[in-house]
Amino acid sequence: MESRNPADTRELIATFPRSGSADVEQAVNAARQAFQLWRLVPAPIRAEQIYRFSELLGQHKEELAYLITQEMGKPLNEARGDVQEGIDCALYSAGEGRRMFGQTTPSEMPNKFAMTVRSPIGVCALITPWNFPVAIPCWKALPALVCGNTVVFKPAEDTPACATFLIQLFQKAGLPEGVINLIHGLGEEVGRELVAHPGVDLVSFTGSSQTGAEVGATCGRTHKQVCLEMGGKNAQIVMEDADLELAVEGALWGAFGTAGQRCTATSRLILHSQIKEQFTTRLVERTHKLQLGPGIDGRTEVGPLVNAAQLQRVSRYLEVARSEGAKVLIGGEIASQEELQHGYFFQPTILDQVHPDTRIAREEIFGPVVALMEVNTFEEAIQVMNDTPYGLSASIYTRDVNQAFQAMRDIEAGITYINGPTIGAEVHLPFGGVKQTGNGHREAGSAVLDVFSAWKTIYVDFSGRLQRAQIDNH
Ligand code: UN1
Repeated sequence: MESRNPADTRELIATFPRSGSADVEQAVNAARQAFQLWRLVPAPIRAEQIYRFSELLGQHKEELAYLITQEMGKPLNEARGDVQEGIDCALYSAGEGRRMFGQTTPSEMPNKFAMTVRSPIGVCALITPWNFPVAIPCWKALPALVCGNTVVFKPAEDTPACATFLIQLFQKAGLPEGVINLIHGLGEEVGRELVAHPGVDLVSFTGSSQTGAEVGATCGRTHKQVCLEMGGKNAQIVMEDADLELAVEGALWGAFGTAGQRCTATSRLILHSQIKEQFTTRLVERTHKLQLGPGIDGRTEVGPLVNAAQLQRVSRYLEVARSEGAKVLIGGEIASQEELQHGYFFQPTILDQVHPDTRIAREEIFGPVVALMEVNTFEEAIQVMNDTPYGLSASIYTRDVNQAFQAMRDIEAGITYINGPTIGAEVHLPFGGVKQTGNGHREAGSAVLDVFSAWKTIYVDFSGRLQRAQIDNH
């Protein structure tokens, strides 16, 4: 299979195998075998390999950032951020190797000791998207590894070269053979087989809600642990007392950063009627000035979409928006510049008069498209914010501390920003969503340890006699 540059599809980045059943079998078997050794390596020693990996990521940051930009299109400074998020995650996960705390607690019996320890789960299948080809695999693989699991990694077919690069760094870091294994190819072929494979104990998936539902169903049937991170329809509220300049900057970055291809992207702006006009005028002005182009060009602020299917999807959503009565304030089309014709460029787009009941207000677009909605009160703003099946990230711009705290309490989202955009999660805090965004798990932070390890409760009776809980002491 081929990986091509989405900014100029004439440029071939890599060819890679369309793996099949035999590869899945081999990878899972290798991971199963390696698990028996890796689980017994002390966690602080496992962590040392992850530290080495962090150093290697740092040494290759620039090279890898270029590869990200070439392979999936995001501007170079964002690609550097993607690698940095991987480094941050490596440092944090490695630190966990010397913590991984459990609990000790008194037993209700004399001469009996009670404690909890974390034990690894086994072989983890990691299925990752293309929008953060370094950060997201790191979020999953590094905590999985430090907890003592082994990994079969299936990256998105749009970013195979980034995945291969990562695996080479793991090898250089000295991970024993079989501890991490890479499978290329198509989700509907090897991805599906991997999820169903009886040798896999846990699946961690980030991607579309549709695929996530299928992954969850298979894992339910086959009794696997499963962690799902899926869609978002994230909103930024701007209240009448907000710092408008700041709110405009936040909206631009949240909506058009990574060309809107983040699960945390701002796709709705909920604007108080008193500031809507003023805010919108400034936002449109700033959007006009955004530099659309190849990510490799230092001036570029918005890069291409990742592939032809995404470009079609965003174009189709624009047809839907128009048919639903939304007004296109700016953008709305595939880029017309001559020099962008070999890539998948879509103009940054602002839609006005979007009704909360319409598809454009409810469905995830995953492109540089933001919908404006007007509200008259704080209560209405929160109601519109929560009127979505998703619940990943949210933001409110206000100077009113009472409203800020009410928003923190009442917004239905896994992540809430006050006076900041909906994007910008840091690796030492939990990441994930409520409602249809996820299945209750969190990545990142120490919460991720609950995904990649199982609590084992241990009782040690040193009384030398049978002690019956709930009976002998009462
Ligand atoms: C994603 O979009 O899938 O908060 C991850 C952010 C990034 C991670 C996004 N740190 O936008």
